[in-house]
Amino acid sequence: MIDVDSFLIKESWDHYTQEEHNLWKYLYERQLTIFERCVCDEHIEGMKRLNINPNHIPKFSELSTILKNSTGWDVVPVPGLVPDDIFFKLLSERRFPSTCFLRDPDHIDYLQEPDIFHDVFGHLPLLIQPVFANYMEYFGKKALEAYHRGELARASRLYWYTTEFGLIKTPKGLRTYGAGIVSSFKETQYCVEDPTPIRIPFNLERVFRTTYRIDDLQENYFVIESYDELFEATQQDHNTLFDKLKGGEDIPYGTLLEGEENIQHNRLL
Ligand code: HBI
Ligand code: FE
Repeated sequence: MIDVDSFLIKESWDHYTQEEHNLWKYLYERQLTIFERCVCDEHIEGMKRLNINPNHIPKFSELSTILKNSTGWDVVPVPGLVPDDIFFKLLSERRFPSTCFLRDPDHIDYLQEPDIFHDVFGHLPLLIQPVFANYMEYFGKKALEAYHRGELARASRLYWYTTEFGLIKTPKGLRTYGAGIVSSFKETQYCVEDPTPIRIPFNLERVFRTTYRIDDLQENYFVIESYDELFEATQQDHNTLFDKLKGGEDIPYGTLLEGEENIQHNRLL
């Protein structure tokens, strides 16, 4: 039995300083200036419904109450990265682990570890959308299974290329729904408006085979048509795919295979 609860901490909201609330406001307002052009409507709507606002760092208890009443998700405070199996187990139970600390004012743009801005501003808004909420629970279950089969790398790639760095087609053009992007000022614009990166239609097997980088802007993204499509495209026997791919070569990030579509970026008017 894994004791996930031993990895959780207590939220101490009263300990945030005024400087931290001010930094939250700065990060929040800077993102809002590019949101309409780059971020999906569902994310914007989720922020409104969760009352995530610039005035102060949100309280987990308030976020949890709203989430529980809508899709049944809960937000649980953690001190930082938790072990992979604990992380997946929490997701499979509809509990989203969120860090509590806010980034250092001297490093506001580039972080490899999650902070509360990434977790709350980036991840939580989509968990109020029923289909995405179901997808995340399903992912947790599948990833936990994959972990125990020695397929952690493939589970991490699926998480990376959807929940963290996913793009979606919308009537207004490409938009992002990935938390790693939505919490980054630079990548939010880059992923939908810069001609440089490759944008490939989502395909589960392709994602399982593709490596990713954690040290810079992504060189490729995967594009879904809708959250329903994402949910349906991942509803297959992952173990059969793992067996099929066993021993095969990975595809390095930034590679467009022959015959693959490279979806156009949004052109600026
Ligand atoms: N822990 N708090 C936290 N947040 C994450 O995003 C996270 C984690 N532990 C493991 C983990 N992610 C990885 O397994 C993902 O790449 C799947
Ligand atoms: Fe994240």
